[in-house]
Amino acid sequence: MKMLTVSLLVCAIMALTRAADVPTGEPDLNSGPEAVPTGEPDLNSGPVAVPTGEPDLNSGPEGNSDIAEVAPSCPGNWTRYNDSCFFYVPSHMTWADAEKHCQTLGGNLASVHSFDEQHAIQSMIQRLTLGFPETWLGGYDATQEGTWFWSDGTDFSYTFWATGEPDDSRDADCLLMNYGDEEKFGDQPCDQLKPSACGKKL
Ligand SMILES: [Ca+2]
Ligand SMILES: [Ca+2]
Repeated sequence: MKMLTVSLLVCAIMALTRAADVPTGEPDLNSGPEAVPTGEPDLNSGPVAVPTGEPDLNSGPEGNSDIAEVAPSCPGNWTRYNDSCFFYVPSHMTWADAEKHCQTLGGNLASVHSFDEQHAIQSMIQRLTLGFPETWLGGYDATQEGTWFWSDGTDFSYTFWATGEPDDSRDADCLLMNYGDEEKFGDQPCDQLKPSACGKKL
């Protein structure tokens, strides 16, 4: 009986073990991986959805074209840089007359806040004159020697002074660009007659 009991026990254990194995956790595992591949198609369907989103984006710009028409732009003959417009005035005037003239055009003498902006104005002048004539900008230190302001009230933080400038030579209180061999900034007496560059915001 003992043997039979043991045999039965062994059989029972084996059966249980098989049953445990068979629950074919493997098939479940496989079904898992199967689910993953099906997840990929979902991922693909995602990208598919994105392309369909592009047409929407394209339709957006079409809609924006209406906004673009409304958006402000520089007047003809003015040169745009970012949100500023610049205009070269070849007539030779004092700094004060040049500033007043710019005001009649709805702006001020130009202010400069970066090298790129300086370069944009310089390139405009070069395009129109085929050279680098000294040109009034809106910088001045007439109210207090050595304290520079832009006539349009913006912050005077960027400077592009030529070597040795500003030197206040002969009470130089106004700012010229394209000054000297370096074609940078220099201070000069405000009553000198020079071309000028006007600027205004969009
Ligand atoms: Ca000065
Ligand atoms: Ca000077």
